Amino acid sequence: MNQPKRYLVTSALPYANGLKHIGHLAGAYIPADIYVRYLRAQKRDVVFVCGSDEHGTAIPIQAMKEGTTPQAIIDKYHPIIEQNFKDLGISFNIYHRTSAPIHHTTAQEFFTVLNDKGDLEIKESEQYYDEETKTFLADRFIKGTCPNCGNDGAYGDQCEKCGKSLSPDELINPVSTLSGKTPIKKATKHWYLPLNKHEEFLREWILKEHKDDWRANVVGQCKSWIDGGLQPRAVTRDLDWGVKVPLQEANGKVLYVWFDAPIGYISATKQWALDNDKDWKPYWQSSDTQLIHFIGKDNIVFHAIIFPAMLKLHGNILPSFVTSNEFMNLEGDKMSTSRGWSIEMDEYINDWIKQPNGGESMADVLRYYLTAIAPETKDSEFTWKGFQDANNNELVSIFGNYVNRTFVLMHKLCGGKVPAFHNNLIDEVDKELIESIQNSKIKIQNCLEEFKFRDAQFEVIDLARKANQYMQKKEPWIVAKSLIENPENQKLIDNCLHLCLQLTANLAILINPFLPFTAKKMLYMMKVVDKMLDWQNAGSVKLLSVGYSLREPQLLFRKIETEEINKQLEKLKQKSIANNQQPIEKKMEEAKQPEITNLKSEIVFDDFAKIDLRVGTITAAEKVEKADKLLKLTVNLGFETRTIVSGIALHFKPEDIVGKQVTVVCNLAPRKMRGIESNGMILMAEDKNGKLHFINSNNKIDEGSTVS
Ligand code: B3M
Ligand code: ZN
Repeated sequence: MNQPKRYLVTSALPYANGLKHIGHLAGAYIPADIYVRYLRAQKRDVVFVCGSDEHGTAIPIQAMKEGTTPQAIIDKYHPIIEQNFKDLGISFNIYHRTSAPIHHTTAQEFFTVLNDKGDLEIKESEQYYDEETKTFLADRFIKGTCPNCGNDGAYGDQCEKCGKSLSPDELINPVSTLSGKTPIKKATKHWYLPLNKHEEFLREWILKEHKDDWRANVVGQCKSWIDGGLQPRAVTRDLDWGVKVPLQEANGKVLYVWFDAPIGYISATKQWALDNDKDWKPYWQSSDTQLIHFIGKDNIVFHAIIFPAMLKLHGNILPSFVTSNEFMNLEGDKMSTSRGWSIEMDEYINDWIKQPNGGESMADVLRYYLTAIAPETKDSEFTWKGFQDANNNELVSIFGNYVNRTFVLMHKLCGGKVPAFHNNLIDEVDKELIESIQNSKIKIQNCLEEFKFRDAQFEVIDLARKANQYMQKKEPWIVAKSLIENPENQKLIDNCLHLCLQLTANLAILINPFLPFTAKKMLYMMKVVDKMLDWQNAGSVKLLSVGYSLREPQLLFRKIETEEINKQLEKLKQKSIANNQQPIEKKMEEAKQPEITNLKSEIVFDDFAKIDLRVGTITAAEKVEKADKLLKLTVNLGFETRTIVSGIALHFKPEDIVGKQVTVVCNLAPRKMRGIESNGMILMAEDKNGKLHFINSNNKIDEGSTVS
């Protein structure tokens, strides 16, 4: 393929509804930033855009939680997120926001073009409506029981417990989270993007054209969507927060957030062009532009199927690459801000960067570790111990140590200046090192062009490892001891340190896309200008001129102590405990309380007689791993002992219920929960405060006794 003339790189627009965690950072921001910094070092024309996604129900929901307005929410979080990215070295050309007027007009124009061309369909459908608040209910405003796993807090678009995507119609016992009432169905009109009409094009474009050059996870997800049959998707919503649908007849409706958010990439490009006196159009309309999206795994369908269909209809270029990572877990569990099981970017910055012993290099440490464990092809795991090891064993011991030794020795043995290189004295070991530098450059470059950031970074460290070995073989500090009887040996020392310094300059260029703050520090030590970091300089061993005096070394990385790591582990634990008793959850539960008085319909005695109720005693209880609400109980029923999984972990400590007598539904069909087969159900009463009580007799009775 010809080299593209320009690149437009995008990172997913984070919702401005709260702090973002390092899992987000690892997925869509660090890889994009590495790529962009590499392209810039290659002197290619690249614009890197991002911004806050300020629409959708996520924002008003957060406003409800914080007791404020949606506008106040975005005004609070947008600047924090923007600053967090800056502190971590994410070098967007623009960090925009979708509440900006230029975005609203861009999104409206986009809609109008499609609508005027007849590319959208209007359909009337029955949607849930809350009579009390007089509003149609967006999917997120409806809660109910998940048909898949039985979780009674599933949302109208997804069950967060089992991860299944849902439509509100699938929820059992739907309730409005606004009023707590059962919603009714009411007719409403919406505009749809008939994806079914574009199936052939999408099949051809993704499953044939990009079958080999896109990552398997992206192609795989698209395939299952396409094979499952594409459906028309509503692009409007009944909501009062968002971009107004630009039609008289659509009063009270806004564009669906997933329609307007990706257009945010276009409006951000427009704003960047305005600010920099550039033309935005070639970036979205010229076929010699490469459009590359970096996104999270749960955004694949929007970027690889829906947005491309929109772009094609609108007459824009299509993305040439959509890259998404798998998930990054944290200390054995899924990362989640709402459950407190996460490390927020803001938190990391405060704990590590803005500390007396911190500084920008700690931003690089995080960038380094997140890239080293990037879940490019399968899920990976962040552990604080792994973070410490990566820092201490790789950045400190290999990279930092090499650079430091080179500078210390150069000051000690070569008068603080770049020593001469005596060509006649070059040996095999030198030649091997020079070759390694050139090979590393090519390998790193190839990896980066193929979006293999983890491998690329590994190669940089590997070069530093080789450099350490080189120095170890040459031992200039030993040679120095022979100088009195053999002054000619100074030339050997010069050659070694000359090459070591040239290699240091190479390391600065090669590490720059990954660890920009470190590269900058190295430039300072070498007293050279930014231009030295141009990619084309890599591979050369003539970067630093002979006789040039260099600064004293600065420590690039500091050691991380085990106490610091333990502190973080303890903090994570506390945060998770605190977040699992969130008052908002309680509020949501309270909103559902009217249900208590909702009596079930009448049954006959035979219906009741089908249930085999018995008395049992809990003989053991333990928490179920990775499930906050579940306890695994061993229950003695007299005639046998059973395992029963019960959703009571937030109400009872395992040790407090051992020995308790309970009433058990014995003939309930077995059900698997978190891989454990549950054989029966414990009867519980829930009082109006949401507290659970066991149903049991006042007196101890024999296990296995029937209840009727
Ligand atoms: N804000 C979803 C997310 O943060 C969404 C991405 C938009 S990219 C156009 O996961
Ligand atoms: Zn579920």
